[in-house]
Formats: sequence, C-alpha cells, structure tokens
Amino acid sequence: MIRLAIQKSGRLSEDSLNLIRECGISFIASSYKLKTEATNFPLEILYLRDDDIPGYVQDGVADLGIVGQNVLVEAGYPELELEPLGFSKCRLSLAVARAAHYDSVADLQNKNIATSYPAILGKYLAEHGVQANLHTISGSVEIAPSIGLAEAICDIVSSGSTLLGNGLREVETVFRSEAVLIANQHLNEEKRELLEQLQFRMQAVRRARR
Ligand code: PRT
Ligand code: ZN
Repeated sequence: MIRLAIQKSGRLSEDSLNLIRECGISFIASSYKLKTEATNFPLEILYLRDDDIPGYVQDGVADLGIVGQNVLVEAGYPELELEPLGFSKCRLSLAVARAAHYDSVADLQNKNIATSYPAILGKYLAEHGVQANLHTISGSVEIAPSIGLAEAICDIVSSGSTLLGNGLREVETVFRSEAVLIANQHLNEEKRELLEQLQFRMQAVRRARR
C-alpha cells in the first residue's frame, strides 16, 4: 500500500482527484473524510492542507504528494519533486501600486514588501542585490499597499484580475509554478514499484491529454 497526500479542498483538489481517476484508480471521495482507500489499486489517499503536504512527505507520513511548486520550494524541499503535472499553473509576482514609480527591482531597495513567500522572495531579492523589509502575512496580501503596510507585494497571480481589482500593477515574475508529484526519498522496494506503476499511468494520461 502506498499513501498519496492531496489537497483537501482548494485549487488543486479537483484536478488531483481527476488525475488519479484518469489513471484508472477507483475510490469513493467524500468531503468529510480525511482518507480513502482505492478499490482497485493499493493506494490510500490522504486529504490535507496544501501547506502540510511537503513536510508530511519529507517525514514519510505520506509516501507521495501532489502540491504546487510554490508551496514545495517555499517549504524548503525542492528535492522531493519527481515530475510536473501540467495543472494549477500560476506565477509568483511582485506588484506595486498602479501609480507608483517603478523601473526595475532596484527600486524596491529598503522598501516594505508583504508576502506569504518570504523564502522564495528573499532568495530572488538577494540574487538581484536588493535589500528589503519582508512582512510575512498568510492571506489577503493584495490589500497591504492600500492599508499602508507595504509599498509592494509578492503573491500568486494567474489571471491578474485580483491585482487589477486592488489597484496594483504586476512588475516582476519571481517564480513560475505548477502542480508537481513529490515523493519521500526513502521508499522501500515495494513502494518504489507501486510509484513506478503510478508514474507510468500519469505519464500516459498526460500524453493522451495533449
Ligand atoms: O486550504 P489550503 O491551505 O489547502 O489552500 P490554500 O488556500 O493555501 O491554496 P489554494 O487552494 O488557494 O491554492 C493552491 C495552489 O494553487 C497554490 O499554492 C498555487 O500553486 C495554485 N494556484 C493557481 C493558485 C492560483 N492559481 C491563484 N490564482 N493559488 C492562488 N491563487 C490566488 C492568488 O493568490 C490571488 O489572490 O488567487 C487569487 C486570484 O488570482 P487571479 O490572478 O486569477 O486574480
Ligand atoms: Zn495553503
């Protein structure tokens, strides 16, 4: 039996469940249960908050996981990634007030930046030789400039309409992300065999979708 952690409810959930189903694996999903066993493959599915998935896979509580690269890299476990899955594509971007002066990332020197991704952003700024004050907040990052908390933000963007609606302008792409399959690095022989079968099916599903 191999254990796969997926997001319980959110932007990754539906596509994660669909991918497992398209791999020919049957199970009864229920919104109030925390785990399910597949009926025709030795797989147990755990439903977790996405932020908890990298740590649980690193610790071996789950063998496999499906999570956004943004969350995986921010958690500090990029080495767990096996392969991209082609959904939940988005980018982590810097944005400033629409009317603010901005030529380059150097303009953020000594500025206050609100983000939920201090590790990824900190690395990006360091690579660009910029020192800024990062304010880590866990949600509603987009309102930070309008309430005077920060001059800039760094948050996930897909269509861009949330930025627009909050009077913000996207100025830099810091990181590109999509959902990825991750695995614990110390799986036993039996689990490695099951993982191989799963990956084989996932790759076939992706080829068929193209
Ligand atoms: O409860 P839990 O902790 O599990 O979920 P969550 O609320 O932390 O995550 P969730 O479900 O919002 O997102 C899960 C993953 O989906 C993220 O980690 C990304 O990898 C991916 N993803 C893809 C996105 C988006 N697109 C996205 N648009 N995550 C968040 N957003 C947010 C963005 O922050 C903005 O506030 O959606 C808003 C709207 O985006 P626009 O640009 O389309 O307006
Ligand atoms: Zn989350």
